[in-house]
Amino acid sequence: MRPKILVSRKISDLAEEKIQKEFEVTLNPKDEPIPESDLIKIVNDYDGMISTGFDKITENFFNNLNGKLKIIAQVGVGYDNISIKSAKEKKIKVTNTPNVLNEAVAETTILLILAASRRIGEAYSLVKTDNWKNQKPDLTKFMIGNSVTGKTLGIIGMGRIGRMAAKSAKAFGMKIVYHNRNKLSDYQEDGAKYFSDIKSMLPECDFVSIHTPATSETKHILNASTINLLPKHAVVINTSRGSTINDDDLIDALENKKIYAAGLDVFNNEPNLDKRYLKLDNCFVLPHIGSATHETRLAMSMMAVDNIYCFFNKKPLISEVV
Ligand code: 8YV
Repeated sequence: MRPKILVSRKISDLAEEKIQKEFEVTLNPKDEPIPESDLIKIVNDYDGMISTGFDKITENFFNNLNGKLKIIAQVGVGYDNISIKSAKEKKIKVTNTPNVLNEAVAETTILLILAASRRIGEAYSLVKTDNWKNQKPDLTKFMIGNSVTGKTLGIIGMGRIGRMAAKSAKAFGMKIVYHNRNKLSDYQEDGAKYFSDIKSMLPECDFVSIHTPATSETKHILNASTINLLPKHAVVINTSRGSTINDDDLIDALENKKIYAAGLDVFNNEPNLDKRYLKLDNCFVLPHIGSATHETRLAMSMMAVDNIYCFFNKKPLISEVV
C-alpha cells in the first residue's frame, strides 16, 4: 500500500502532479486553511503531511495523534507555526524549505527599502486615485524621500536570507553592518561589520532589516528601547516574522516621527494586522509576499515533495528540522 499524504493547502501544480505519482494523496482544492480542530480530526488517516505556515500545528495537534503520522514537510523556511518540541517528543520528522527562497525574500527586502524611503505608497496612491493633477509639484517638497545609495544597512540575523539581502543592497553602494548570535567567517561577512550587541549597532543604521527566525530570543527585538537608538531618519524593514516587532512601540515611533519610515511584509496576528499601520503614510505594507514568485513557490513546493519522497524511500532528507 502506498503511504497516504495530506497536502494542507494548494501547492504548485507540478509538485502536486509529482507527489500523486508516488503516493495516495489528498489535496486541498479549496485552498482555504483547514481549521486546527478539523486538521486534528483528519490527520490521523495519513502517514505524512505537507504543511504551510498557515497551519497551526500545536502541542494539542501532536497530543491527538494516533501514531500513524510520521513526517510533516513544511512549505516554508520558517516553522514557528509548528511545535518542534512536541514533534521531537512524538518522534515526528519535520522538514522545511531553506535556500530556495533567499533571492525572492532579498528582492522583497530591497523593494521595501526603496518603497519606504522613496514614499512609493503615497506616490502610487496619488496617481491611482487620479489626484496627481491636483498637486503643485514643488521641486523641493513634492514626494521627496531619502536616497538609498551609499547609506548603511543594519541586518539583524545574518543567516542565508540576511546575507543575500546584504549582497543585493551592495548594488546600491550600501554599507553593511550586522548583528547575529555569532560573528561570521570573513568569507561570509564579505566586508560587513559585526556588532555582538544590537544596541551599539542601531545608532549607525540608516536602514535596519530583520532576518531572524521567530523565537523567544527574537520576540520584540525591536521595541521602544531599541527603536529609540535609531537615528531620526532611519527606516525599519521586516520580511521575517511579525513577532520580532513590538507593534505599539513601532507605531508610536512612526506616528511621532521618531524614525522616518517602515516597510513591512509581515505582521503580528496576520492577516489581521494592527489597523493603525494602515493609517500611516510613512509605513509601506505588503501581505506577506516575501517568497511569492512562480519560480520560488515551485522550488519550495518541490522541496517539500522531495522531502516526503526521501523519507518514505529511506533516503537522507534534504532539509531536516528535527
Ligand atoms: C511562506 C515564509 O509564504 O518560508 C517562510 O517561512 O514565511 C513564506 O515564504 C509561508 O510560510 C507559507 O508557508
